[in-house]
Amino acid sequence: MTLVSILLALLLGASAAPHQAAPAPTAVAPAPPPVVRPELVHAYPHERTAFTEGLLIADSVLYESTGREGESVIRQVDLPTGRTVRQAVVPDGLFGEGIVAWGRELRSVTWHGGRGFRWSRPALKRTGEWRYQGEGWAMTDDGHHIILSDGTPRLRFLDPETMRVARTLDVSVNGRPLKYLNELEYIDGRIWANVWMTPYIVQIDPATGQVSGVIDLSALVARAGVTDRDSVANGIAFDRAKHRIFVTGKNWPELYEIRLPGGTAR
Ligand SMILES: [Ca+2]
Repeated sequence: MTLVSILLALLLGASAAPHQAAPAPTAVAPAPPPVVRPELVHAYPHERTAFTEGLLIADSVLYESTGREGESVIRQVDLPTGRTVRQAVVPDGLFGEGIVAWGRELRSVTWHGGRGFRWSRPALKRTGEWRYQGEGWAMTDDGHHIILSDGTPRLRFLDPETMRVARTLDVSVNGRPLKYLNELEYIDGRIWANVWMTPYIVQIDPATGQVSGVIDLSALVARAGVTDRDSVANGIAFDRAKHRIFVTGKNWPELYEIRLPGGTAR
């Protein structure tokens, strides 16, 4: 099998429950998205106990959220050393998921129960709470809306003022729904999402929902030495000021700055 066919088998295998019949093929099969392997620019230390659920850079400050009941925190991280500068605990023993920066706040989601929280930054004082339907997996923003994933192929675009759903986007690869969309990052007009239980990040066209490219992180997963299928690249951050892209994962010992071939983000 070629790399592309292996990838598509994985992605499409992840997109339908085993007992479901495969959707009827479309009349004209779309071309498979290109698959690229990123270059490693630099490796930084990463706290190995961190069950990473979200990563972002806001005003040149790196933030990370982590999961698991009773262990979930939102923290500011010193990039060169990987050390925690300050951290806040997700309340009530909830399972923390992703974070997004909006204005002078961070906002966070939790896996079950529909409870989201507001935090000041950089102080990380809890300032409020918000609600949403269903699960919360990760967030990012496109400058207009906050984008929320929940493990399904459907991304929600939230009005940042009200946190209500303004529109939805159904994500597909080769014309078929792609679920397990996980950590998000908006980079140069594309929504990047890692796909749970795979070493892949997909690049999504925010207008159509189609996957326009796939980033294969297999080499970084191997370097990180993680073997659990759940130890996925659940941290993706874009430093807009310096045009740098960072990835790390659940219990990875390192955080990587990467660059796509040709130096472009797309
Ligand atoms: Ca992110």
